[in-house]
Amino acid sequence: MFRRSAHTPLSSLALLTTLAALPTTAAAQPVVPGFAACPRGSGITNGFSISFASDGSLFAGHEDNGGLVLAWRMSPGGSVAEPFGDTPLPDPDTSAVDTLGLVTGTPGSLVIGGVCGPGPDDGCLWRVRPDESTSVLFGPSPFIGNVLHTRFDRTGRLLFTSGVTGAVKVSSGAFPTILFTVPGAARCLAIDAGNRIYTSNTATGVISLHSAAGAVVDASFATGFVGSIAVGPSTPEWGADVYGIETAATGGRLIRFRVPDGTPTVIGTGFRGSDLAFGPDNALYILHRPNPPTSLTQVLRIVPCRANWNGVACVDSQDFFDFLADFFAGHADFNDSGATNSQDLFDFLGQFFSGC
Ligand SMILES: [Ca+2]
Ligand SMILES: [Ca+2]
Ligand SMILES: [Ca+2]
Repeated sequence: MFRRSAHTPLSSLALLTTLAALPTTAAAQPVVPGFAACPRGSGITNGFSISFASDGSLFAGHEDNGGLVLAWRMSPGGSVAEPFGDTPLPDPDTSAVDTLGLVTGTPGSLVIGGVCGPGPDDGCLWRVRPDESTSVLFGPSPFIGNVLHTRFDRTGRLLFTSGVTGAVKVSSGAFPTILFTVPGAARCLAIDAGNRIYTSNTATGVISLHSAAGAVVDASFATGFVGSIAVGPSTPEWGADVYGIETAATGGRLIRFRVPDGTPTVIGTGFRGSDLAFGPDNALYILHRPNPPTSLTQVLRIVPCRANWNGVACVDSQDFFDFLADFFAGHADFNDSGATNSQDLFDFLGQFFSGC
């Protein structure tokens, strides 16, 4: 909705035409002050987990218990997602890319995990090669279980959680073994540049930290969090802190946990997030379900962005009009100079039109 119209100095027809062409926001938008949360690509339904190949291809596990389906692949930079693989699978919830090929034998293969039967706890890990040929890697086995999260470390090992247990399992190519066990129910894994392993926990709400060998480093890095986690890419914006996303049921927050003390800072609210991962572009990507109970799943790309003036979702025309309202009210010190003047307007417009 336009808050101001034709009597502002900048409201040329060309500007308004440009603004009208920008995407509009829908309901159920997250709020991320200082950042933008912009939809990336489209076409994913029932997304459960997210991971990236080194070329920027995005993969999403496909939670569709009861039917045979394929995981999702989105092209680098965003596209309409397409099913990936030549064989529909019973429960392809999790996805991670075997960049080195240590576990799958084929670098760049996607590893998918989930329940494959016949028993309710018999799980499988599958391999989908880059040519989409699909085969069982491990299982069916109750030891594999209902796989919840999969991640590779820098040495090429596959780590995963499954079922309602505290076990974190590992494979370097052979059938998996237990690397370590935490109290409660390990949900999600996040691995730092030194191959240390953070786990989140649906039973205890504790994030723990273990060494690559599985020894306890910090049994309670942070508490009060149930959701999925990822480690920042060590850039100035993100550091190597731990980022957590909650579902609507557990609070809907995007939280930054400072390393090494675990101090939490809420970055955003209003998420319905099932997983998150940093892409090769060092942006943070979240799987977000905007309109439950529909299966539509958005990929939201999160980056620092002051042009998202109202803090809501992505940058759109409302940010422009909200900025103008604040500008004419004298509190739009965009460049932190201590005063609001025309330079703030030019600086804002520069970012607004260059995008985030
Ligand atoms: Ca499952
Ligand atoms: Ca906005
Ligand atoms: Ca200023």
